Amino acid sequence: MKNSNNIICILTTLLVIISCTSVSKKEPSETMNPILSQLQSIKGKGILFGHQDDLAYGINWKYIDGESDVKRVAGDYPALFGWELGGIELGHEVNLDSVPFDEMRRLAVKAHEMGGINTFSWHPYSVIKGVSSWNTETVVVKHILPGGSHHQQFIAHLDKVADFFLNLKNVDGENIPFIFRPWHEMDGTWFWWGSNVCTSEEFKKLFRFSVEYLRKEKGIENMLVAYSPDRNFNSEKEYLTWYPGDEIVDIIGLDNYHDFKLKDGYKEVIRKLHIVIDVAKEKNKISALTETGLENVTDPTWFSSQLGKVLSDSIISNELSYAMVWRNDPKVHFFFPYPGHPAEKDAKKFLDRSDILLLNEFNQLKN
Ligand code: BMA
Repeated sequence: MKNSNNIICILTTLLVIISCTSVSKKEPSETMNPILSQLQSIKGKGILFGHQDDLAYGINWKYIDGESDVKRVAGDYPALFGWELGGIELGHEVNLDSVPFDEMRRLAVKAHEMGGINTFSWHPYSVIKGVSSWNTETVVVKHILPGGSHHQQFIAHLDKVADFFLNLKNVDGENIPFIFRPWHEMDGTWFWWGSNVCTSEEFKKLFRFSVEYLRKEKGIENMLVAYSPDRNFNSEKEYLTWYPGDEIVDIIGLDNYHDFKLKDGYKEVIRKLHIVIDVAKEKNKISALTETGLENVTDPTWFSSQLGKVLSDSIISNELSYAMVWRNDPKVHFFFPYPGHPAEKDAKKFLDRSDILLLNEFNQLKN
C-alpha cells in the first residue's frame, strides 16, 4: 500500500512537471497567431508579394482610399503590407516619412480586414542625443540595456511602440495579428545597432529585451517577430551571429538590395536565401525576403529577370513565404513602377505568375 501510494505520488509529480514544462515551452505565437498557420498553409503554393506603405501613398497620389501602386499596375493589392514606426518613440504624430500614425493604424486594420498581413519595421531615434537610426557616431546599445544609464528612457520608447500595437484593433475591438521586424540589418554598419557600434552579445540582449518587454510586460500576444540581417554572411553560423533565440524569433529573414546590383547578383541572393532557408528549416520556422528592390526601378526588366529568377529557384519557391519591396515615395525613391513607367509591363508579368501571390490569390489559398 505504502509502495503504491509512493508510486502514485511520484507519477503525479512527474505529470505535473511534464505539463508545466510543456506549457512554459510553448511560444505565444504557436498558439495564438493565425499568420503563422496561414503562411505555413501556402508554403510551396506561392510566395506572397509585399510592398512598404502601399496603401498610404504612391507616385502622384497620397491618402486616397483604395489606391495602391501595386493595384494600379497589377490589378490587385499586395498580400503583405509593410509599415514603418520610426518617430513613434518620440511621441510624434507622423513617422519619419511623414505618414500619420493614426492613418497607418487605420490602413493596417483595413489591410488585415481585406485578408492581408501587416509587417512593421522600426527605425527609432536614439534615446542618447536623439540621433537618427543612421547615426553611428554615438554608442547607444550598451547604455539602453538593463542596468545601462539610459535604460529607463528606452523603456519609455518601447512603451510608445506598445501603445501603437495595443491599439491595432478590428471593428470588434480585438487586437489584430501582425509581424514586428525590429533591429534589422544589424550586420551592416549604418544603424546605431549595427555590427560596428555594438557587440553581438549586446545586440542579442537588446533584441531579446525589446521582444520580451512587449510580449510579457505589455501583454502583446499577437505579434510575430522577424530577424532580418542584411547580406553580410556566408554561412549559417555567420547568419546566426546576432540571433536572439528561437523563443524570440518567428520569421527567419533577409534584407537584400545590394547583391542584386552585382554582376549576376541574383545568384548571390539565391545563395544567401538558401542559407536563410536552411536555418528556417532546422528551426521549423518561416523564411522571407523581408526587404528588397531596385531603387527607382532603373532596370525595366528587374522584376522578371532579377527578383523573378530568385523566386523561381526550386528550393526558394518551395520554402520562402514572402518577398517585400520598399516604398514608393516620389520625393525620395520608389521600388515599384507606376502606370507609364518603363518597368510597368514587366512588373505586371511578374505579378501575374501563379506562384507569386497578391491579395486575392492569397485569400483563396490560405486556410
Ligand atoms: C529608408 C528610406 C528612408 C526612410 C526609411 C524608413 O530605406 O526609404 O527614406 O526614411 O527607409 O522608412
